[in-house]
Order: sequence, then structure tokens, then C-alpha cells
Amino acid sequence: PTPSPTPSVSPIPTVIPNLPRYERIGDTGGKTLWVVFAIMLLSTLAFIAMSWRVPVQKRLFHVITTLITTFATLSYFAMATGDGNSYTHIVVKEAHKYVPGTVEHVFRQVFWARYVDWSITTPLLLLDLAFLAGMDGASILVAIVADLIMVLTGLFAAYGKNDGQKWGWYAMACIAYLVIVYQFVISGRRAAMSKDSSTSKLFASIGGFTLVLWTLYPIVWGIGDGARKWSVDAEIVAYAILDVLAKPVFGFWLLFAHAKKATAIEGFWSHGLSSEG
Ligand code: RET
Repeated sequence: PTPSPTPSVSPIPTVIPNLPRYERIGDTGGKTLWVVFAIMLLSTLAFIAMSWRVPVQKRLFHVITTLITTFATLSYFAMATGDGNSYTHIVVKEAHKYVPGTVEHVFRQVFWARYVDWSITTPLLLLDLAFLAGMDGASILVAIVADLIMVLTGLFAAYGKNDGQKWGWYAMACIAYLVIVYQFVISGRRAAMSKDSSTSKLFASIGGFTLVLWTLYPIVWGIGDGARKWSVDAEIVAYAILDVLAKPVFGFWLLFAHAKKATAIEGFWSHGLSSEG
């Protein structure tokens, strides 16, 4: 038979092949994970060296802060080498603008190693702040349990099968986050105010820094894993910046400020009442 000059297939396909779409790490993300791994490792070594300069009885903040970057080093090693992640399967209904009823299957890479890290390091970060303020035990316990609920429900949210499940868990995580904020803004600040002025000032500034940074995490989550408006790489870079600020920068700030305060107090006692602090 002679081939017909016009193709016999309809220009509008009736069946759209549902090829799954993969959202995964690229070169930028991979390099970023290694850079943060190196920063976390070097900070850990620096914190260990700093703790050797103070007597054991005064090392509490050094120990907590060193543990925080140690866990971050481990989790970034896992992520950089391709461990600690898996794909979440999202079914997008009405995925095609012009063809109604099209279903799309999206597989997005979720780095669950972050949540393992956060479940250990965020309580430790809170302990740093709580001990600085001299917070009461009940408030510390509530804040730490709320923090664990926040991280675990955040993990469930990341693997949510549909929007209802995903944003439902997310909402619960946000409520838990508000409980933490409440404990620190009310009980934490009250405790810090009854201490010396340098401690209450340090708590106000480092606590304010923490509040701003921590609030950015659910925003990054919402744009990245939540709404999937950002690529996996963009999300990795955003978390990288936040993690470096929330762990090493927070740690150096706390340890240096605390050391300065300690020498000011020693100076106060050895030089009579001439010291300012
Ligand atoms: C999630 C998603 C669900 C809603 C909320 C979140 C908050 C996360 C926070 C993480 C802080 C991490 C830190 C890491 C240090 O390196 C789980 C993202 C509220 C506050 C400080």
C-alpha cells in the first residue's frame, strides 16, 4: 500500500504516557553537602580544642556544642556520600494544563538524615540556651518533648502521600514549634532576666538570632519539600546556609561570649569592684 501523505494519528493524543518525574540532587547539591561536611568537621575540632583550655567543671557548653557539630558532621557525611535519603512518591492529579484527568507521578528525593540529625541536635541547641538562661526543669522538658514532636512530625510530613497528609503533619509540627518558642520567650526570658546583665543580654541576642534562624526552616521546608517550588539542590543550599549559622556560628558565638563573661567575672573578683561587669 502507498503511504498516505498525512499522518493518520490524531494531533491530540488521547493517552498521555505517565512517565514518572524524578526530582533529585545535582552537582551543586553534591558539592554543597561536602563543603558543609568540612565546615562541621573543622568546627568540631575547634570546639574540642577550645574545651581543653577550660577546666572540666566549666565545660558544659563546650561539650554540648561539640556534640552538636559532631552529629552534623556525621549526617552531612551520610548525605554527601549518597546515604540517608530515599524517594517520596507524590501523585499529582490534573498535572497537565490542557489534558484533563492527567495524573503525574513525581519521585522527590528526601534526605531523612537531616531529621535524624535534628532529633538529636535541636534538643542539644535548646539545652545550650536553657542552661544559659538558667531555665526551670519543667519548661526545659516541655520544650524538648515539643522539639522531638516537631522533628518527627516534620519527617512524616516530608513523606506525606498526599497534600492532606503532608500539610496535616506540617501543621502539627508548626504547633510544636510554637510551644518551643513560647517556653523560651516566656520562661526562658524570665529566668535570664533574673541573672546578671551580661547573661540576660547574651540570652536576648543569641536567643533572638536562634528565633529568626529556626523560623526560616519551616519556610524552606514549605517551599522545597512542601510546595516543591524549589529544586532539591536549591533546598540543599538553603539548609546548608541555615545549618552553618545555627550550629558552628551559634557555637562560636556562645563559647566566645561565655568565655568573655567568665573572664569579666574573674576580673571583677580579683580587681575589686572596678570591673564593669
Ligand atoms: C520542619 C517542618 C515542619 C514544620 C517545622 C519544621 C521546623 C524545623 C526546625 C528545624 C531546626 C533545625 C536546626 C538545625 C540545626 O542545624 C521540621 C522543617 C516547624 C525549626 C536548628
